[in-house]
Amino acid sequence: MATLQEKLAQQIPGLRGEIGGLVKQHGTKVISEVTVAQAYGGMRGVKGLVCDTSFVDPQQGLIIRGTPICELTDRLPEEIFYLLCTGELPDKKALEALQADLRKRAEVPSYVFDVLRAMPDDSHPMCMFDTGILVMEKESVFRRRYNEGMKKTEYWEPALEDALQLIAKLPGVAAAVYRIRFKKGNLIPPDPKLDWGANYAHMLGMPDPKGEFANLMRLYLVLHSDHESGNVSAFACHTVGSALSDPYYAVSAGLNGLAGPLHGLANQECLKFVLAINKQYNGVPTDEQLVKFAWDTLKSGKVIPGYGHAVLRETDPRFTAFNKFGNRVCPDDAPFKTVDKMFRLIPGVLKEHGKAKNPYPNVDAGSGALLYHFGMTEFDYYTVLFGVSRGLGMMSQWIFNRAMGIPITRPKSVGSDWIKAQVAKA
Ligand code: CMX
Repeated sequence: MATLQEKLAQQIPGLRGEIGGLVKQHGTKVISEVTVAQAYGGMRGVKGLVCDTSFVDPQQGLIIRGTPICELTDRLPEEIFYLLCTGELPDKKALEALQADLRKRAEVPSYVFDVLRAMPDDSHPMCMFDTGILVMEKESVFRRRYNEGMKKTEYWEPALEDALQLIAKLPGVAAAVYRIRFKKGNLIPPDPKLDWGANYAHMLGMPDPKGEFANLMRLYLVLHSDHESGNVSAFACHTVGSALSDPYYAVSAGLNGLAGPLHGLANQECLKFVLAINKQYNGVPTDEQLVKFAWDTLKSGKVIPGYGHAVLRETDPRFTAFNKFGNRVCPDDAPFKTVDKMFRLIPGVLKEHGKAKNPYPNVDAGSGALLYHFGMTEFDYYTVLFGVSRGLGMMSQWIFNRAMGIPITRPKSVGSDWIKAQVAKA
C-alpha cells in the first residue's frame, strides 16, 4: 500500500474535481435553514460546514470515515490518522512507513523546553502545551512556502509536512509540560522502538510494569482523535486555518477552545466531581447519597460534568470503551466504581431535572478515573492528553481543507434589530 504522502497525492486531484463539480453543478441548492433560536443558540444543527473525516451520529456516536469508533478501539492512533486523512486503514507497510516518519521528526527543539521552564509555576498545563506549540511556529514550512509564492494546488504538500512535524512532536511537548509543571524530574527522551502512543506513555514517566498505561494512552489517543468539525476546537482550528495561518497557529487556536470547561476541560472537572463525592462519603457513595449529591449540584446552578452533549443523544461509545477498559483493569477502585454508579443513576436524575437534551455520559465522564488509577493525579493535566489526540483530527481536517482550496471562513452575522424586523415581516 502507498505511504500517506503517495496516497494523498493519488486521491487529491480526483477529490478536487469531484467537490469542484458538486459546487459547480449544485451550488445554489439549499441544504439547511436557520431559525432565530439557532442564530442565538450556537448555530446548533445548522448545516453550513463540511467535514469528510468524521461524522457524529446522535445515536451511534463518532463514525470515522464510515467506521463506528467502537470498531476502531484496538487500532493504533497512527492508523487512525492515516484513516482520517485517506479514508482507508494503512496496511503493515504503510503503517510502518508512517511510524518511521513520525519517529524521525519526534525530537522537540530545545528552545521549547526553555520556554516551558520559564513559565510561571502555576501556569495551567493547557496554556503551557499551547505555548509550546505556538513557539514552534517559526518552523512552519507552509508559511515559508507561502511567502515564496507557492501555487494554491500545492498547499496540501507543506500542509502535510507541517502536520507530520507537529503530530510527531505533540507527545514530546505534552510530556515535557507534565514533567516540568509537576516537577517530575528530568525530561525523558523518546524511545525509537515504541509506537506513538506508547512513546507518549514512556515520556510521561508513569510506572507501567504491565504495559497497561501504554494501552490506556493508545486507547485515549484513538478515542479523542476527531469529532466532526463544528465542535469548538475543530471549528476554531478550521477558521484560523482558513485565513492560511499555518498549522501551529491553527492548532494552538483549537487548543485554546479545548481548554474551556464546557469542552475539553470537562474531563478534569469530572474527576474533581468524582473525588468530591468520594471525599464527602468516605469512598463509594450509596445510591441515595449519589442522587442527593447530583441534585445538590444541579440546584446550586452547576452542570454535572461529563454528561450531556451538543449532538449526541445516547451514551457516548467512547465512554463505553473507557468503561470496558476500567472494568478489566481497575474494577475495585473507588473513583472507577463511582463513575460506574453515576452511569447507572445520573441519567435518571438529569431526565427528571428535564433540561439536558442528552442525559447520558460523554467521553469525559470516565477517563479521569482511569488516569487516576495509574497515578496521574494531577487532573489539571488531563485536557492536554485530549489535545494531543485531537491534534490528529485537527491536522487531517487542515490538510483536507488546504487540498480542496476551501476559502476563508466568513459567515454573515446580523443584528438583533435585523432579526426583529425579519420576524415582524414574517
Ligand atoms: N448538567 C446539568 N445541566 C445540563 C447538562 C448537564 N450535564 N447538560 C446540559 N444541561 C443544561 C444546559 O446547561 C442547558 O441549560 P439552560 O437551558 O439553563 O442553559 C440545557 O440543559 C440545554 O442544554 P443542551 O442543549 O442539552 O446542551 P448544550 O448543547 O447547550 O451543551 C454541553 C452541551 C456538553 C456543553 C452540556 O451538556 C454540558 O454543559 N455538559 C457538562 C459539561 C461537559 O461534560 N462537557 C464535555 C462535552 C464533551 C466535549 O465536547 O468535550
